[in-house]
Amino acid sequence: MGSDGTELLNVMEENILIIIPTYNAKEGIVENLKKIQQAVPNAYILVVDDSSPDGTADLVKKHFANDKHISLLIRKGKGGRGSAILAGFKEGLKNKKINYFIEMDADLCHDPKYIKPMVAACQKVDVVIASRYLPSSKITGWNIKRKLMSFSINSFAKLLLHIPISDYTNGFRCYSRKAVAFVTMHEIQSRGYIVLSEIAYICYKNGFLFAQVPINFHFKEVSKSNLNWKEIKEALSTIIRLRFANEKK
Ligand SMILES: Nc1nc2c(ncn2[C@@H]2O[C@H](COP(=O)(O)OP(=O)(O)O)[C@@H](O)[C@H]2O)c(=O)[nH]1
Ligand SMILES: [Mg+2]
Repeated sequence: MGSDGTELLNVMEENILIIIPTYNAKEGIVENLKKIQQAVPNAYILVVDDSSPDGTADLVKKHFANDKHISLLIRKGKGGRGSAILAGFKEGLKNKKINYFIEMDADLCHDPKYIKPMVAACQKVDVVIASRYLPSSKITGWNIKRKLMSFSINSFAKLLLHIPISDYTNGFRCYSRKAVAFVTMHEIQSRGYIVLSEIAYICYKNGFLFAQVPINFHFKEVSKSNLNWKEIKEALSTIIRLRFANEKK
């Protein structure tokens, strides 16, 4: 196996769908899509845009209108990062050839070089987490406030949910088709970033296996973050709800 695990990749790139949720992501999206295409030229990409006021969707259309590997799902209004991913899952499942679903952010924090190692790992499990919190992972570019916020929500999720993963909130993952089909049949109640933890919890409680890939997470200020207090409140209440809903069973 190569150091990045890519030699294990026994999968055609045509069987991979990369879902990118976008809201006011025009600064990073074109460069990101080009980088993804360099890493996995034959994979499919679905951008799920919530009618971004900054014209993200128009920019994608302008640059990639004739690219059969890139498509765009436009939703009416800001519905939350997680709900955009769920819409992307449903769309992706319509293509029977897709066996691996990647989700990643638009703003260049998630390096496409990890896509192949993640898919390689996903051949043996159902959910692969690109983790910022493994011993060999690295986070650069975040200020102390942002580090503290991520660390606190992760610690809270860990304390209550006990899933064997080190990163509950990084939106860079690979799922098997089986896991995606299962998740879309569940009623996911959260809408925003914390859908990531809700999906992980549902998969864990239903016996799906997890693996983790350490990553270097590099934050570049290409666009304004969509993270706000409403998202943080939803994150905390969702973690508590998941824990207590489970206790009742
Ligand atoms: N479709 C959609 N995408 C969103 C929404 N909120 C955030 N995103 C996207 O989710 C990803 C992560 O959001 P970002 O603002 O970078 O959050 P941060 O990295 O936590 O600061 C980016 O690709 C955003 O464009 C939303 O309501 N709808
Ligand atoms: Mg971001």
